[in-house]
Amino acid sequence: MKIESITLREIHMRLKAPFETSFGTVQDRRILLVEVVADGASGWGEVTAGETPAYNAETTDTAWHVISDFIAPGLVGKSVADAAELPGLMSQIRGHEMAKSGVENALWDAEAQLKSVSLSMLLGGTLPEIACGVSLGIRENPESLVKRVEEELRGGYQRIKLKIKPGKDIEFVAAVRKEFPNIRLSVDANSAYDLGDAAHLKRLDNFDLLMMEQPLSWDDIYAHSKLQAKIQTAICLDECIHNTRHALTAIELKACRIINIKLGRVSGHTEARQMQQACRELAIPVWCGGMLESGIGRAHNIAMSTLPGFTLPGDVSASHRYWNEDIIEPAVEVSPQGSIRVPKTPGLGYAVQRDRIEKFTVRRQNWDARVVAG
Ligand code: OSB
Ligand code: MG
Repeated sequence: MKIESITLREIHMRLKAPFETSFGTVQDRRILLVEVVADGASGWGEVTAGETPAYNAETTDTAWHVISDFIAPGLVGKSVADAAELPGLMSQIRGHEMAKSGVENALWDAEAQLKSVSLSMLLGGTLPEIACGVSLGIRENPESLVKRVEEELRGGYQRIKLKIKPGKDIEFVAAVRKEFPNIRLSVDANSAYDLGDAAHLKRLDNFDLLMMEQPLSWDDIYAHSKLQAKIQTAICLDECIHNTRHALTAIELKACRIINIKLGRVSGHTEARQMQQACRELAIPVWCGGMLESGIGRAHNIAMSTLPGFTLPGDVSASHRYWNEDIIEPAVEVSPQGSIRVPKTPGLGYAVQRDRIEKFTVRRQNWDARVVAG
């Protein structure tokens, strides 16, 4: 495949409602989209960095900088056998996984189209449908959270994840568990606690949680191993895990019993696939996390979630929970049983809506092999 052109766009999309986590609140998303044209096929990827460096070190603007100054100029005009070669071509760039992922995943979409297979099939996915959960932002009080949970359960979702932070944790979890004694329930702290909170976090053992996601520092696997030894609830790592080596380290240190795989955080499909394989061999369940993606990132998440290691419901849910108007057709829909049927058509399996993307675009840059060569 010859990489003929790369187009980087920033689009602005407003979430239907503000989403609050322990690190802040977001409603106005600044999303980067990458379009890669290879052998005439146009593939799309999404950069899942946030607007601020509060979840991880990357932001919309650092990703723009790294893609436009380092990744795109080096790739355009190059020929590769397949998209799995891209990590090797970007390996001199340290970190910036979300920037790399947006570019690599776009080429995966193009490759699937050129081979006339669905992205799921190209990746080696085996599931015809994927199990869906939801991630619920922090609310002002337990009553309004319980009401939200009730609505999502009515939509069929198979697992409810509650965002927590100090002062908005035990009471909220207790209220939801009391109302719904049998649901699959988990919490996500986004690094809001430290080891000194171990006794407090241990109180969450009383609520039969499926997992506690990333309670401690975003870059401290060792601290999680100390905490996991003190609590019964399974720890799931999110922020700490950027590649398969990190996953293997965390598993060996018994820092977690479950891993959340996010395409952006692990730098793309190639690394994500390797990580789920390594976890599967060690009997560590994985699931697909979300980053409030547009339909393009969501479609990539769906394809990844069909790999055999993804045995727990993910944070991949219906487009309409986020957006009034998504940028793919059809919008992602969830069945009354809480699953998404995986498209079988070539590539992402959803039609990218260029007119809507155009309408939402605030800046764009293009690299074209012919222009570079000339
Ligand atoms: O930690 O999983 C997280 C959103 C933004 C940043 C981090 C996280 C999240 C979510 C939302 O939990 C998942 C989604 O619905 O896309
Ligand atoms: Mg998380």
